[in-house]
Amino acid sequence: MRSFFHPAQAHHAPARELHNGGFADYAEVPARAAAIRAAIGATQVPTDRGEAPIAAVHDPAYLAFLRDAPRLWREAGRPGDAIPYAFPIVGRRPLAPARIDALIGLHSFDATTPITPEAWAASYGSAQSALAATHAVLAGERAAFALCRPPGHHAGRDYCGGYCHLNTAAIAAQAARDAGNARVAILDIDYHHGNGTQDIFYARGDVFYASVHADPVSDYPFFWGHADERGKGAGEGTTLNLPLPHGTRLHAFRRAQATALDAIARFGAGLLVVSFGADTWEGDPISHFALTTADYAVLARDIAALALPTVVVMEGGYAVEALGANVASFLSGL
Ligand code: Q9C
Ligand code: ZN
Repeated sequence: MRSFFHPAQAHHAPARELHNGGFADYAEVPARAAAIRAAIGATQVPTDRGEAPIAAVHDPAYLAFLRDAPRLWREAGRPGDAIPYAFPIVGRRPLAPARIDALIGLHSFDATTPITPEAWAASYGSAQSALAATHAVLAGERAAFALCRPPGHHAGRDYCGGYCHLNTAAIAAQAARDAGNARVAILDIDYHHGNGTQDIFYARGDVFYASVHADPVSDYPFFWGHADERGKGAGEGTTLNLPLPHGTRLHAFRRAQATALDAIARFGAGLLVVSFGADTWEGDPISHFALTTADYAVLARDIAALALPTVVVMEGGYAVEALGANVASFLSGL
């Protein structure tokens, strides 16, 4: 299977994240990508398809912010990575602030996603990897893998969060739409709900979003991913949330995924994007499911049985020592 990774993706390395009231080592480290590459063999550098396919999903003011934030942070006299601390809660009127602390709060939904000077180039490279995998599949490959890092599914049209800046799954799905697929589906099997992806397509009937994830009653991102969120307007019924409890093992996860795959088949998608996170693994340091390395091949075979052209984009997975084997196991089943 062809796999894509841009060297710039390795250079975003926040020093720390806000965690339980203090600073902890950042979990989404460059070594994640190195571990995956070591396990899956050669990756290709994606062709640069420019900013248009990214701007098809993200707000131009947000893209400008991602590029400008590190400079504004330095101009404000700050060392280190840009981190927000004040947020306009839902319902505040639209504003276009100039001060970095206001701007970064406006475009963030959490304080755990620092914006380093390298964040833009790394996320741009990650988006280009997703686009390269999408175009490989559009050109006839049955499946392709984008080693996206930073990940993407927590990023919305105009906000970052959850270690994500650009929503690679959404960018891939939109590119498939723009290439002529009338209906596209996204299956999100990261441990966390993909709130950004859900938000981007919530009111659209042309892109189905199905997610199997830890119940947001107990887990991040808390405010999205509940079973009663089913889409709105033209998108009524094209969002499917399947929350699961701590301790979930293969049997229950597989059953939930089967429900998602059934819905995707009934929707009539012509192309599938999989947001794959290995943070469902039993030893993940920030998560609470109990899948084994071998389980990922089983889940992938169930997905492959749909027989849809499939783009896999990497999301989370923080047990670096097992990450390569987990990703390789998943890809082996496709
Ligand atoms: N440290 C992905 O798996 N956790 N993102 C915040 C406080 C954020 C995970 C808890 C987890 C984000 C792509
Ligand atoms: Zn995750």
